[in-house]
Order: sequence, then structure tokens, then C-alpha cells
Amino acid sequence: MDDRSPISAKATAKTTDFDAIVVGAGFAGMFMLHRLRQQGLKARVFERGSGVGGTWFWNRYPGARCDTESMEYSYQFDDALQQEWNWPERYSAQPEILKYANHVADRYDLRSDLQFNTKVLSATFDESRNCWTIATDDGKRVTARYFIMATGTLSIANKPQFPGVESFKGRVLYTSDWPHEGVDFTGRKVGLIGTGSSGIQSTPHIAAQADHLTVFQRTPNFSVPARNRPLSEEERNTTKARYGELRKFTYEQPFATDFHLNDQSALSVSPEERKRIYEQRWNEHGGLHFMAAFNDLMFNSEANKTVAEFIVDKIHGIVNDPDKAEILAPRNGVVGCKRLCSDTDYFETFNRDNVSLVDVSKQPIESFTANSIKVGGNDYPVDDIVFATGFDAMTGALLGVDIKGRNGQPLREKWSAGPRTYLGLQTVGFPNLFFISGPGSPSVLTNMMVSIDQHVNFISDTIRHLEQSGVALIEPQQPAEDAWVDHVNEVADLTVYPTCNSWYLGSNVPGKTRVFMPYVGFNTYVDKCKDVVAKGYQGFTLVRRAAETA
Ligand code: N01
Repeated sequence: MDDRSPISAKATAKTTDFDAIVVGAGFAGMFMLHRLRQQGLKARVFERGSGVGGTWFWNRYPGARCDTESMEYSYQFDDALQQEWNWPERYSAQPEILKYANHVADRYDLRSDLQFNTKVLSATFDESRNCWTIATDDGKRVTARYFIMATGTLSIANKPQFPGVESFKGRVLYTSDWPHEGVDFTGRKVGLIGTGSSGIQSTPHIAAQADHLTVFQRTPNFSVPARNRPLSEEERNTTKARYGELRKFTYEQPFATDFHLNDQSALSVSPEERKRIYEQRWNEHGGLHFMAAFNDLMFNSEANKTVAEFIVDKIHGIVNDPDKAEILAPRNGVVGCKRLCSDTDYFETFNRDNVSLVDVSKQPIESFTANSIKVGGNDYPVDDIVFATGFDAMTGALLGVDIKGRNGQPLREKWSAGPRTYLGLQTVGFPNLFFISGPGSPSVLTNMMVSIDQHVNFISDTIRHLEQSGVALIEPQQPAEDAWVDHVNEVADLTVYPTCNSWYLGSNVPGKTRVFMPYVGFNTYVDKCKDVVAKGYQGFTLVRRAAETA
């Protein structure tokens, strides 16, 4: 720790409006508020939506459900909460997860400090008072000593611009901002653009209701059957009885979840044995667990090829029309490089008479007319368009707020060549600004609830330390930040992640700098954070309070 006496600290504000301002009332923001209150700090959470739940508030498209098991995709900070809540399914659907978020808000009486329908526009660090001034779209400004961005990693939609879209006369829908009243597709011709997790989850549901569904696919995707099912009371109770052990175990795992990893290389077994293991994983585990069939699928391209071939064969086995199957099969793809999808009857849906598939990989969507989508000179008639085109991931929401640090430096300027953080938690030049599951932290490569738990606890423990030791400001040191950014990239380069275009790299958004954003390895990350604290906040500068000022 560089625990020097004041460097730039001229004075510390004695009175700010709040001790802390948190942005976002999703799972991260709610838990952060709870922890700040436990310390007796005065905090407010600003949320642009009209309710809690973050991603589960907005993504209400048909078929939306989590692909991390519900018994794990839940808070662990209070045993009473995890014992009393009953998840109905192995992978619970969006309405159930939103119900849980609301239950938590009520149970911990959070709402009095949650301000809904309020967008944070800017946040400026005031060097003369060592505090942040936060401006919101209701025209108000507040000051706070700590400013915490709990804005989620997939919260700002990627909205590709297509010629003529403004002339389209039908309904334009985004999976990431689905109408709360639901959408009836009965008797409609629907065009769906995008075949990531959102498109793959919604396709079977829209197809079951619509007159006709046309899926416009740019890149074929790997998807594994989720094997979702109702959870029996016995199953729930068995997990509840060993929750402590399970939570401890997941904290020690690279993806912060219990994938039942088979600790063998895919290349160490015979082709017959490999196929047997893949078949078993496909049929019994399904979903993201499938990739734990062997320990090197994300690290060795040759091992990955074996799993890619298996899934391509499966697609050909499911889809009756060989031409459609070939378009759907990611022939030269790397499984997991783009995030693996988990589905219920996705490939089967292409056997329906009312579903067609248009390959827009070589001939992109040309334009929209009043009632059709044009590709390769052909007109595909549609009444409704569903955009499942993803997100400006990891940095979109952070840079959506005009954040200015020391010397008025905009975060947008500092991160113009990609995000730079120390541990994904803080960035040099922006004291007392914290990111929850920010770029450079494991976040999206893990069970997000565990990452949120770890980050919120780290931040609240850090704030407690600052409060108790008379420290006004915390900020990373430049060498520590530089080394961490290098380390994030070095670790990513040991994996197959950088070998394709994905939102992990920002390459799904035209013009966004290509840089790998999350950190691979939750367990190593946790150890690193513990070590940093044990060494007195190594790599951070802590600036002591110099004087008090009103
Ligand atoms: O977004 P995506 P998503 N023309 O970016 C296509 C989480 N999530 O919302 O691959 C034509 O994955 C784009 O094509 P391409 C999860 O982490 C979780 O589906 O860029 N197509 C791609 O097919 C997930 O990974 C859950 O060539 C265009 C699609 O749009 C993340 O959110 C459920 C295009 C975007 O796919 C994002 O998933 C849902 C264009 N101009 C989401 N631009 C679960 O828990 C983009 N595309 C299960």
C-alpha cells in the first residue's frame, strides 16, 4: 500500500449529500446498497428502469431464462434467504428471477433508498472537495464520497443501423427491451435478426405462435440443449442442506460454478471414449456443463475441434433439411469462443413448416421496406422485426455516463483504446469510483451472482477500511493497472477466447476497439484480491484525510 499523507488531497468534504451513490438496481446494486447500509453509510441507488432486477427487468422476451442453475444463480450473503426461497426449475425463467429480485428488495427494505426512473447523466470528481458530483436526468445534482457503477455488463443494446429501417411500418422489437405487456405474434410474419443466446432462446417460442418466422443468421452458433426441468422439493432440500459447502466450492472454481469438471484432456482418450463422454454430457448435463466434458476444451484448439465436430454432427442429426442444417452448423467454429448458448428445442424449431432461415453471412441485410427485409435481391415479407442483436458489452453502460476524473479527464477518453482497470475494480485518475464486475474482472465468464458477491464484498470491505483508518481516497497506481491489463491479456491468450469475433472482445459493435475485456479464472482472481488486501492494498494509493471542510 502506498499509504502516504495527502498527495493531491487538499481537503475532504465533511458534508456530501450521500456517502455513496450507486448506479443500477440489479443484483449488484441491491446488494451493494445492503452492504453500505450495514456500515451505517448513507447511500442512494439511481435506476433508469421503473423497478429492480437489471437484466431481468429489461430482457422479458419469450423464452428468456438463465443458463446458470438457479440454486447457484442466487444470493449467498444470508443463509435465511437461500433457505427460504424455492426455485421452481433447474434454470428458472425471467419472471421467476424478477420475482426473486423484488422479494429481496422487499425483504431487506431496500426501496426507500432506490430511486427509479432516474438516469445518471454525468459524474464529475471534484478535486477541491474530494467528492463526486452526480447529475441525473431529473435535473438534480448530488454529491457523494464514493461513486459505484453497478450498471451490469450487458445492459446497453447494440442497435445495428440498417438502411430503410425507419420506413418499416410493422412493430420493431428488441429482446433487450421487451414490452412489459408482452407481445402477441398470432397470425404475424416475424423476422428475427441475431442468433446469440437471446435469439436462440426466443426462436422456438415465437415460431410456436407466429404465422411464420424467418430467422436471419449472420454467424451460426453452437448451442447445447439446456435439459431444463422442474426441481423437486427433495432436490432443492438436498442442495439447501449443503449450501455452505457448495458456495465455498464454487468460490474455488475458475468459472465460479459447479460444472462437474471431468479433469481429463479430450486428447487423452480414444475417439470412442470421447464420443461416449460427449453423448453423456449432451444427454444428462446439457447446457454450459457440456463444456466441462474435458479440462482443455477452452485451452487447446485441437481439443476444441473434437467438441465442435460433435455439435456439428448433432445439428445435422436434429435438422431434417440438410441445406438448413449446413447453414446452422458452425463448420469451422470454436466452441465457447463466442459464448456457448443453451437452448430448448432451438435446432428442432427449424423442422417446422412455418420457420425459414436466411443466411446473411455472405449477403448482408440490404435494407428494410415498409413490410419486408431485403437480402440478396429477395424480399422477405414481415409484420414484426425482432432484433436480438446483442449488447455493447462491459463498457457500454460505463461509458454511457459522462464520467470525468482528475483534471476533468473523461473516462471515454481514457478508455478510447479499450478499458484499463486494476482488478476490474478501479481505474487510475478516478478516485473512489468503483466498478462492479467491470472489465478486467472475471464477471461475464462466471456465474454472475458469485462475481457480484465477491466484488460487492471487496468494495464494502475496502470502504470500511477507508472509513476506519481515516483514508479519504483510494485509487490504483499506474504500474499496477498496466501490469493487470497485461496480465488479463496474457491469460486470455492461453485460451481459445481471442480466436473469433465476440462481444468479449467488443468486436460485435462497429468501431469498438478490439480488446479482450473479462479476466479468465475466478479462483485465481479471488486469491489475487485476498493477496492485495493482505499486502495492505498493494497497487492502490490510499490518501489520508488532511482536513475537514464543509
Ligand atoms: O447477443 P449476442 P445476445 N446483421 O451478441 C447478430 C447473455 N445472455 O443478446 O455473431 C446480422 O450473443 C450477431 O451476429 P454475429 C449471454 O452472456 C444470457 O443473444 O455478430 N446479424 C449475433 O448472432 C449472451 O452471450 C442468456 O455475426 C447481426 C446476434 O446478433 C449475451 O447475453 C440469455 C448484426 C447477437 O448475439 C448476449 O446475447 C440471453 C447485423 N448487423 C443473453 N449485428 C442466458 O442466460 C449483430 N448480429 C441464457
